[in-house]
Amino acid sequence: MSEDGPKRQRPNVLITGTPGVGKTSTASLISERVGLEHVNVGELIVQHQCYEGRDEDLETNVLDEDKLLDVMEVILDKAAEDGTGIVADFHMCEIFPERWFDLVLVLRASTDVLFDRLTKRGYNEKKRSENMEAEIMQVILEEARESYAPEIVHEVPSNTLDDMETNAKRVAEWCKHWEKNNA
Ligand code: DAT
Repeated sequence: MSEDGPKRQRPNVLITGTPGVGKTSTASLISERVGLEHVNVGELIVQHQCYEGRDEDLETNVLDEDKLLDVMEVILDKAAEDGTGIVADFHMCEIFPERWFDLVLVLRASTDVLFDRLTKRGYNEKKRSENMEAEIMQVILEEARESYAPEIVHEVPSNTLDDMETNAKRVAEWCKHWEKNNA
């Protein structure tokens, strides 16, 4: 998003957290409720092949951050031009320019809940335990706090469907408030 572009009419929200905490489900619900465009960053990476190689040890593709940011910038610019905002979900939050987001929600799940979700997802023991440790040590929360203004970063529980409802409602209310203040 160009810095000298028009002011956003609707906010951009980032949903982040450890894999399995419920980012995609929550972002999708928020998109439905609030009418923000859902940007599933994981899907974008696959669609646009934002890779710069392969890490054979970790058995994963290495993310080409510059390419991803270029792809996302086009989407964000278009959304702003159309007078809409986006709700993006991704487990990394520190790679984006700070100015892109007006609200950063860090979803948290309890150890037993996350264990079950990652097991269902078919993660092997190593991958599951790495992610569990990251959640327990609140790695993503700390990254979010280091990357964005503290007042826009909110840590919320994401264990139950009630939690998801509450989170979507809170974001809907927050958006209304933001739009009033930024009209
Ligand atoms: P993420 O995008 O963070 O990897 P997801 O949205 O794919 O997570 O959710 C992982 C699984 O957990 C999926 O089967 C939906 C379920 N789930 C997510 N959030 C939940 C919640 N708050 N309550 C109950 N189930 C939830």
